[in-house]
This record gives sequence, structure tokens and C-alpha cells, in this order.
Amino acid sequence: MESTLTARDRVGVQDFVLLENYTSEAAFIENLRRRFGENLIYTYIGSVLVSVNPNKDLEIYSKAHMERYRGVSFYEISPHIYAVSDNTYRAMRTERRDQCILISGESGAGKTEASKKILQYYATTCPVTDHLSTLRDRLLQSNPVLEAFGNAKTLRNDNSSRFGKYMDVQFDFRGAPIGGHILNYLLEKSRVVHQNHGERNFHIFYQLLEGGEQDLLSKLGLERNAQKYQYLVKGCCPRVSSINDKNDWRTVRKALTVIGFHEDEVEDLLNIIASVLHLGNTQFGEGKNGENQITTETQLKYLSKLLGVDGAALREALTHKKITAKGEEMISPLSFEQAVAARDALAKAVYGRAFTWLVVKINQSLAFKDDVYNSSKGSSSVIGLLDIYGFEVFQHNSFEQFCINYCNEKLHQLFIELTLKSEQEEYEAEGITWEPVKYFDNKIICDLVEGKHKGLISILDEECLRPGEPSDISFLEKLEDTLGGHAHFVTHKLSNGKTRKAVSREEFKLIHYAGEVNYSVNGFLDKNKDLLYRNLKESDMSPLWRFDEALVRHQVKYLGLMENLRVRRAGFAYRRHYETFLQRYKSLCPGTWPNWQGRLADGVATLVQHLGYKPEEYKLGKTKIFIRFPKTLFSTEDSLEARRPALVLTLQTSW
Ligand code: AOV
Ligand code: MG
Repeated sequence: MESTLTARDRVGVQDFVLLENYTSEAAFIENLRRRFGENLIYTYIGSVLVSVNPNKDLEIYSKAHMERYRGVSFYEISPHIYAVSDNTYRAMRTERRDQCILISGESGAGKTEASKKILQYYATTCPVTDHLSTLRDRLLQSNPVLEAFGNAKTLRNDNSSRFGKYMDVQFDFRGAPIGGHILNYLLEKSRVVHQNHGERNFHIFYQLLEGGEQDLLSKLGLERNAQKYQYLVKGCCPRVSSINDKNDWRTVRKALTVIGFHEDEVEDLLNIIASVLHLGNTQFGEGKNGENQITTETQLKYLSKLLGVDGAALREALTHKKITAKGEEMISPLSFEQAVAARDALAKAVYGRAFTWLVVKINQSLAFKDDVYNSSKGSSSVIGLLDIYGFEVFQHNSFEQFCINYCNEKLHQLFIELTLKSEQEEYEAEGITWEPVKYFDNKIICDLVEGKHKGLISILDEECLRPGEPSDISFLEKLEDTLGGHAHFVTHKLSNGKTRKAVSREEFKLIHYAGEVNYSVNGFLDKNKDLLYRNLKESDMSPLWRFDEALVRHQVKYLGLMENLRVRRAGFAYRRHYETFLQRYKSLCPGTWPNWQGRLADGVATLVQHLGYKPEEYKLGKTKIFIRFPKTLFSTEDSLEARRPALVLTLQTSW
């Protein structure tokens, strides 16, 4: 039987606010599915952009596409990451206020790709002069460099960010990009020494081995074979079909030059990368007198050359420790296990510092330079871009997942604050009649983790500092004593003295906003002392091109998208202070032009009556006018300005 579908049936609605059955989760997901089927991966909920990962290249990011979105209002054109970029840019320029784009979503959902698209949009569409083109190129080229050193293949994502990134792009009064700054958070350094099955170390190691010129490799004492390096074989996954390490090496090498790295600086950086590989191959064994000693002299030779340290001092540092007893410094030998741990700790520290140095260097090259560009700092504004690592749940979760998931809890708090809480509170404060929409506020979980004295982190810090013999298990016991009974904290102990099977004796479970996660406490104390590290789990999932409904539904639920839609739908799309509204539109009404002398609220009432607003289209609050539909404002203003940070929610479609 043939059926005729209308365009709307086929492609769904481009803003969920327009969905007829807007309270139905099934209708919400069906709308996402229809649009996904038509390669329409973007949909709005008011000013929030929901992006569904297509996992394939779509022809929607060309220069022509960018041009289409320039200066065009949000609702006049189909939803796109470029619309959010453009809207944010115009808001920054017209309101002369700093803006921020927050990108949220679980691992592999498309956050990093979205942040790159935004940056490309600004690089292509913003005005640039000759010397600013250098800065534009540097901004763009910082991405491949940071990804080479800070991204890796995980089971969820072949290009998974293993650090959090907040990037500021600074614009001058003409809207030209004049500077940038990157803040990096919590690099997953444990990956340097260990990767779980099916995962890789950071991309740069494989890029150097695959793409580095033979001369360079010889100088670094490296062989063109990742299998030769202990730190690269743990995951049994040297090659990834979606990654071309050789090409990526060329890109990174060029990018380093564009960013302004001198040859000797690149050499230093590669020396460090090579020394990490040599450290991994440094072995220990028993000497003639039963002492623990380094058995791989070649590695030691290269290490001392590449790191520029004395060979004997390095040998001693890797096999001995210094202790102070009764005011005297003594050297005591390390056991085999201790030496291996010291070696790994050194490798992680060396890599971590190289990464920090890299970010410092990039920031120096992106820094706003007054002497190069004759402009005053005071007149510039900033657009911030936040791209963190997404929420992760594995079979085995440790301290690393705990930190990452806590970070996501905090971001979700911000999302709730910006889209649900402040919105509803404003209606209340303005005296607008309002039926509150209930939503899950994850503040309770944030408090559980970060609360003073009684929060998980405080307890962990205290346990790390406690004299005596604190251990991971004593930490778990403290958690049980302090947090037992909390609705979002579970251990194997039941209140009736019996044990709960779903949580082992070495684990605690947190009920996060995005799902339940069992964390093993093994290593918590050491890792907390040594900042954040992580390793990941094994799973049999395969970054598939399909729309996994259960997966999408789960994300729709925990991201609170239905609640968001309800607030949007029941609420008012726009609001303006009376003064701002009058100032902007008074010229459209003879009664308010050139200056309204009476009460501001009366002036606005006169103005909207003149403009023909229908009573159901707006409400007058205590200090602001609230306008229900965007189209009402369209008729009075072409370019709408965003009033809050833009939000992009990315959804994973398949694992
Ligand atoms: P993430 O940043 O959200 O994960 P990415 O942005 O790295 O996820 O996206 C993962 C992969 O999905 C990319 O490498 C692409 O293959 C694909 N992808 C994402 N967005 C698009 C798009 N718009 N078009 C085509 N393919 C896309 V993590 O860093 O793991 O949280 O910690
Ligand atoms: Mg990422």
C-alpha cells in the first residue's frame, strides 16, 4: 500500500517546542529518529541544540553552508551547529558581552567534533586581516596537536579526549579573532603506562613511529614498530582502521610549525615522547649480590641522552629511594615491584609535564598581542567553548571514572541551572502565572561527592593524610560510616547486616544522574595523591551507523530533555527588561517615540498594543515583558540575540 507522507511527517519538527504531543517521550524519540533517517542530525529545544551523532560524514559543513548561516536568525533556517555559533557571535557583538558554548554528552557522542565545527565556523566567517590570519591558523592548528597528545582510541571512541578543554576565543570590536587561550583539565596520564584490551596509548606515539623520518627515529633510538614497545602493546591494538597515523603525523608536524614551535622545541618534545617509550622498555633484574638492577643498558643510554640527565644518577633514581632517618639522608634499594612502579610514575610525570608545557606554548602563540595588532584590550569580547570528556561506565571503574563522572555531574548542574532552574525562578520572581515542571536536580549527587567534611572527596583527602596505615579498604569503611544510608551511595552492606551481591566488598556504587556506576576502591588513595589517572574497560561493543533507540532513550531521559521541552513549551521564548525593550523598539510606535515619559511598563504596554501583539502572545511581569513565540518577535526584529550561554547536547547513537 502506498502512503503519502507530508514533508513534516518525513522530517519531523525542527524545534521540539513545535511537537504536538510534547509530553510524550515516544513522540520525542520518534521525531529524533525521523530526522536522523533524513540525515537531519540537529534539532532545537528552544535555544538548546540537540545533536545526534551520524557516525558518517555528512555534506553539511562546507563553506557554502557556513555562508548560509551568517547573520541569519535562529528560527529562519534549519537547525545547525553553525546557527548556534553565529547566534552566539552576534550576541557577543550586539550585547558586547562574553558568551560561552557548553557542549555536553556521553563519551563518543560528538562533543569534540562539535567544538571543532564551531571553531572552523569562526575561522571562516569572521573578518580577518593579514596578520590576524596567522592567529586564525594557529587556533585551528592547535586542535590536531592537542588531539595527538591528549586523545586516544578507547572502546567507545577512536578519538576519545582524555583531557578536558576550555578554550576562549578573543574578538576585537570589529568581530575579528585576536587571541585565544586554552585551559586543560586532568589528563589521563595512567594511559601512558597501561591500556586495556582494544585500546591504545595517546595517538602521538603511533604517529611518530609510523610517520617519523628514518633519520629522526634513529636519532631517538626508536624502531618503526609499535609492537616493540611495552607501553604500546598492552591493548593489543596498534592499528585502528579509522586512523591513518602516517598522515596524522604529517598534519601534527605541520601544525607545530604553524603554531610557532622552533625546531629545537619540537626536538625536545619528541625526545620526551621517545624517552617514555624507552622507559617502558627499561627492565629490572637481580644483580650478582641479589640486588635489583637495570638489565637494559641500551634503554638507559638513550634515556640519559634524550632527557639530558646523568646516566648514573638516573640508574640510581630508578633502583633506589632516598629516605631521611634521624635527620640523616639514607639511600635504600627498591624492590623489583617498587622499581617498576617508580619507572611508571616517572613515565607518567614526564608525559604529563610535556602536555602541560605544550598547552603553555600553544597559549603563548595564541596570546593577544597588542603590539602586533593595534587595538585596545578593553574593547574585546570572548566566546568560550567547553569540551570535556563524556560520562563513562565500564565493567571495571576506578578513580579515573569517578573524577570524569563527577565532572559530568557538575556540567549537568550547570545545564539544569541554565535551562530549568533559573527559567522557572524568573517566572516566579516576575509574578508570571506558572505551573512548575518537576525535574531531577542532581545537586544531591554533587553534594555527596564534594560536600565539606562529609563529601566523598573530603573523606578521601582526609584518609590520604591520616597518620597510621590508611588503605583503600579503610577509606571504603570511612565512606560506609559517613555516607551509608545516602540515597545515591550504596555498598555491599545492607542495613539489616546482610550483604548486597550487586556490589563487591571492594566497591561502592554511585547512582549518578546518567546511570549507576560501581567503583572499585583499589588504587583510590595512591591515585588521589598522584592526581587523576584512569584506565578503561573491555567490552564487545563496536563507534556502528545506527539509531539505537534504547541508547537514545536513556540519554533523552537523564539529560532531562523532556523536562526541558515542557519548560520551554509552557514558558516564554523571549523576555526583555522593559527599558531594553522600549529602547529598542520605541521608534516603531508614535506613542513611545522619541522618549516615553511615564512608567516603563505602561510604555511597553502602549508599544505592544501598537504592534498588534495578541494577549496570549505575551505577558507583562514586574520588570520584564515575556514573549511566548519567536515569530512574534520576528515581526519586530530580524536578528534575535541569545541571552544565555548556548548549549549543545550531543547524543550517542551506537556503541
Ligand atoms: P566526544 O568528544 O563526545 O567523545 P567525538 O566528538 O570525538 O566524541 O566523536 C566521536 C566520533 O563520532 C568522531 O570521531 C566521528 O567519527 C563521529 N562524529 C561525531 N560527530 C560527528 C558529526 N557531526 N559528523 C560525522 N561524524 C561525527 V569523549 O572525547 O570519548 O567524551 O571522552
Ligand atoms: Mg571528545
